[in-house]
Amino acid sequence: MKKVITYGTFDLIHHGHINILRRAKEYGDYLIVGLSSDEFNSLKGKAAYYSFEERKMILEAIKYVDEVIPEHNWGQKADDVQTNDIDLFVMGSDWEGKFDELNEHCEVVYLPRTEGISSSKIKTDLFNN
Ligand code: C2G
Repeated sequence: MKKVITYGTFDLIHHGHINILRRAKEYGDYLIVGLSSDEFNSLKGKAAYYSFEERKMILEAIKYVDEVIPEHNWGQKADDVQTNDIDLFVMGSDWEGKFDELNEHCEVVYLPRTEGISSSKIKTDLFNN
């Protein structure tokens, strides 16, 4: 079984998120999402609209997602990859090159980001209308 992992906040789920999850799953048989905790989001300078539990429930309802684990810090990825026997790490191209050190443990792939959508754009557009 080929196992894939990806990470993110996945707040206000939109088609950009679905695009990365769909493509990540196409590379393997089992997709794990490392979902940023509310505390880690604060460290990332992001305030998610939905709580970790709400974002987790929503992700678990997406057919491409097989498992959701918490992302507590920047440094846990190598351990997650080894503990979960991951073959492939996938992130959107806005992270290009940032996680290449994981090449020691698994394949690393960056996929083109979906242009024109983001959780912050949704918030801005809603606020201005
Ligand atoms: N993404 C995308 N296209 C968009 C928006 C997001 O492909 N229009 C991708 C991002 O590149 C990322 C994933 O969707 O791979 C999740 O994005 P976010 O929820 O914004 O997560 P981020 O803040 O990038 O946190 O340790 C990694 C971090 O947790 C990633």
